Amino acid sequence: MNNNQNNLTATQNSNHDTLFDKPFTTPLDQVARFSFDEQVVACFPDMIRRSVPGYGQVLAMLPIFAKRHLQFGQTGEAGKRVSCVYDLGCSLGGATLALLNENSGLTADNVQIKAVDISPAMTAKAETVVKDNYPDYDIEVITADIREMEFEPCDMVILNLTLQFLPPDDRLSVLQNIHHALSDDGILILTEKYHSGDEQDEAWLVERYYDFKRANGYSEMEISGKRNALENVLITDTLEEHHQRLSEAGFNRHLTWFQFLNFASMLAVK
Ligand code: GEK
Repeated sequence: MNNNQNNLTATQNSNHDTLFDKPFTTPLDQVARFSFDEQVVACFPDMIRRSVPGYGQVLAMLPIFAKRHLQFGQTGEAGKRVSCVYDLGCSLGGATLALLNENSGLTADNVQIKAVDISPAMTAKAETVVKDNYPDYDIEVITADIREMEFEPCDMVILNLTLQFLPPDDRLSVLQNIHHALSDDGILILTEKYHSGDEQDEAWLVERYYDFKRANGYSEMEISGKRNALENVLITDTLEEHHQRLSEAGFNRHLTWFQFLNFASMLAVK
């Protein structure tokens, strides 16, 4: 865990995720759909760390990508050259905090960050977390639906585990808007849970994913409770569908740079 993730966990005073640690006495169709409310906010850092294989590794690469790719293509206060970065579906700001690690070359003078989430419970907490950790930085925390946003010209966009929560029909237009807003050579980091198009591979990936959760302390009841709550809320694509959509959105170059069980991260360059 790097320093920023330590900061994140400490600052957020994360509770242990016990959201699905209770028997379901209601019929399945009455089980509450998963939503990003105060209850989820309270245990979010613990939940995401124990449920997403490779979460820490993906975040740890963000400053390294920033260092290599950011070209300070925008004009900030007093005519300074700055890079503008969007963290879309920022939750509590984990990606933003990780990005600002000392490896990034980013300073209060050369970066503007816009961290966006649709959940007011998330953005309220994210605002405190980023301001506590980076008081001198230009970080705007915005409560908005990324499907309805007008993006300002930018150099890097982080979509870490967020596109998967949009209705599939809305995904292409968000990627098109991002592509339009990015500067030439700007980058998109897209991390998603995915499914395999091969039935046998998919069954193996899902079973090993549940093993991963068991190894991280989740019970059978918690695993099945979360699976039911996420049904029709988190809708996965195959990696082929992702790459096809990135091409359709206008990205000429894109590759999968990270894969861990049924989670993958892609990098797309404008
Ligand atoms: C991290 N990126 O820690 N507009 C804006 N936000 C949305 C929308 C939308 N239409 N739909 C869902 N969200 C983070 C983790 S979590 C992943 C991202 C997870 C938000 C939602 O409110 C939630 O905060 C986030 O997307 C997904 O690096 O919980 O598995």
